[in-house]
Amino acid sequence: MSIQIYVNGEFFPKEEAKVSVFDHGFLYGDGVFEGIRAYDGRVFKLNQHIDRLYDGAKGIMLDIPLTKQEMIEVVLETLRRNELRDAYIRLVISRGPGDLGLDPQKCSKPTIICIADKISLYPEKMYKEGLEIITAATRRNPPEGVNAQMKSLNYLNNIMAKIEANLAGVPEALILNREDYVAECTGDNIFIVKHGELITPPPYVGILVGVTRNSIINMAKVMGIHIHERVFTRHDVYTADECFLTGTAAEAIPVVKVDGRVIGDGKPGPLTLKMLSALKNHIKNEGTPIYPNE
Ligand code: PXG
Repeated sequence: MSIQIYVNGEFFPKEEAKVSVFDHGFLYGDGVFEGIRAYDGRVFKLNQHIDRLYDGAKGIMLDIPLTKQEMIEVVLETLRRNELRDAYIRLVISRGPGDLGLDPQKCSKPTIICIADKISLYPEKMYKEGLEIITAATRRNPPEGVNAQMKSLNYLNNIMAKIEANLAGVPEALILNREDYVAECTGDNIFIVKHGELITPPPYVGILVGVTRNSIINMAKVMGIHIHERVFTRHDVYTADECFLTGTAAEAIPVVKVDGRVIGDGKPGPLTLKMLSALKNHIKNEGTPIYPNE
């Protein structure tokens, strides 16, 4: 059976799920989205994802015509329709159809889409051995333009960096901001370890404040590990003892080489492995049940 996709209150088989070519999400990248995961019948940090979606919509003055609770139901119902327990969920809210001018006032009804499907991870080998990444020449959009805290439908900044990674033959690219401070990767936040302490860039550097990042910070606090949200440079990454990335798609993955510099001893470090396994445990014990009575 074809997967069932939610479009504006109805479910359609994948082949029939369509939006207008006049949709401003398509014409202008005018909208917001979320990438969410379900593990073993439960949706991980669903409320945090929904909050971020509504905050982004507020930032671009897009009134979502559903309450947060109704949106949560859309996600859960999409998973149920597709009989999924482990899934990747994509919520997309666009400005909706309008005319060929960019004025959002001409768009009367936002488009709401929810897709739930299986996901393909990085190969297991990369989680065990760690990633090699490069620094992109493309800089992060400055927060005074389109703030990176909004998960907007315009990801060209990240895609430009991803193209650089592709050209270099590596899976990810590190993105700096205009002041040369490390921001994040194309779809992941970054952590480094120095002298047993965790360091991750603060939101004002220009990052998407990741749900996975927040989980790592909170777990570190509970585990008594020192965690700092502070700016650092590429040099600090080169000379870090350990490095890892976090994101809904990637979960948490070690980095062992940056711009040809070996990080630490070139193997995933002890604190990285500790945080990866803590995240796995946390995932098992957290989440909104998809199916009642579970
Ligand atoms: N930074 C950026 C720019 C992101 O897009 C993250 C950090 C991590 O945030 P979360 O909340 O997921 O821990 C993201 C999220 C993809 C894909 O297809 C990317 C993301 C989410 C879903 C899918 O590569 N990025």
